[in-house]
Amino acid sequence: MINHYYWPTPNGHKSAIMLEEVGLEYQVCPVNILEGEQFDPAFIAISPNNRVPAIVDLDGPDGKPYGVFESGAILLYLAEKSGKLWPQDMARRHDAIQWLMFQMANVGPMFGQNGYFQGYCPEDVPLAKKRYQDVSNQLYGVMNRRLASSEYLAGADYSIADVATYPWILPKQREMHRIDISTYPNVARWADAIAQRPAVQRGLASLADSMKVGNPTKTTYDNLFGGSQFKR
Ligand SMILES: N[C@@H](CCC(=O)N[C@@H](CS)C(=O)NCC(=O)O)C(=O)O
Repeated sequence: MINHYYWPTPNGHKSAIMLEEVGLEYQVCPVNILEGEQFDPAFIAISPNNRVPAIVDLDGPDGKPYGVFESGAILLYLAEKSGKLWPQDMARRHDAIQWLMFQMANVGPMFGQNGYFQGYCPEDVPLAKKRYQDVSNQLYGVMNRRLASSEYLAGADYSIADVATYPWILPKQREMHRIDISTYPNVARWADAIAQRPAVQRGLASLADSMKVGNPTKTTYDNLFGGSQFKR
C-alpha cells in the first residue's frame, strides 16, 4: 500500500496520474494546502519543503516504509518499483530522465512564477508578467520543436516525462499562463493524445473539486505565498 499525500494541483496531478498508470495499490491522504495542512509537522517529516505531492510506500525497500518527496523523485520511484513507463534500454531510459529534469527544472518553476504574477500577485508587476510569460513561451517552443519529430517527449513511447509535463499544459493552466496553444500545434497534438488515456482521466479526477483557482482569501494567500510560508 502507498499513502499518497496529495492536493489536486499541477505537481500533485503528476503522482496521481502515475499511480493510476502503474496500478500499484494506494490510498489518498489529502493535504489541503489552502488551509495550511502542509505545515503540519507530521507532513513536514515526509516532505521537508512543505509541498505536495509526497508518498509513503508502506512496503518499501527491504519491506520497510519508505517516504519520497519531490514529484520527479516520486515518478522515478514508482517507475522503478513497477517497471512501467521505465524503459529497459539505457539510452531510452535516460532520454526519459532528461525530459523529466527539463520539466522539473524549467516548466514547473517558470510556469509557477508565471501563474503567480498573472493570477495571484496582489500588485500588478508588468515586468515580471512579461518575463515569465516570455520564458513560458520559450519553453513551449522547446517542446513544440521536440514534438515535431517525436511522438512523446522522450521518444516513441509515453513516459514519466510526459506524466510530469502534461498537468502543466492543461487548459486551465494555459489560460492562467496566457498561452495560445494554436501557436504550438505539436504540443496540442501531444496533449490531446495524453488526455485520452483512462489513467490520466482517473488521476485528474482525484479530489477534482477541491482546488479553487483565483481570488484567494487572505488565509489561502498567506498559506501559499505569504506569511505562513516564511515564518518557519
Ligand atoms: N518541486 C516540487 C514542487 C511542489 C509544489 O510546489 N507543490 C505546491 C502545489 S503545486 C505546494 O505544495 N504548495 C504548497 C506550499 O507552497 O506551501 C515538486 O515537484 O514536488
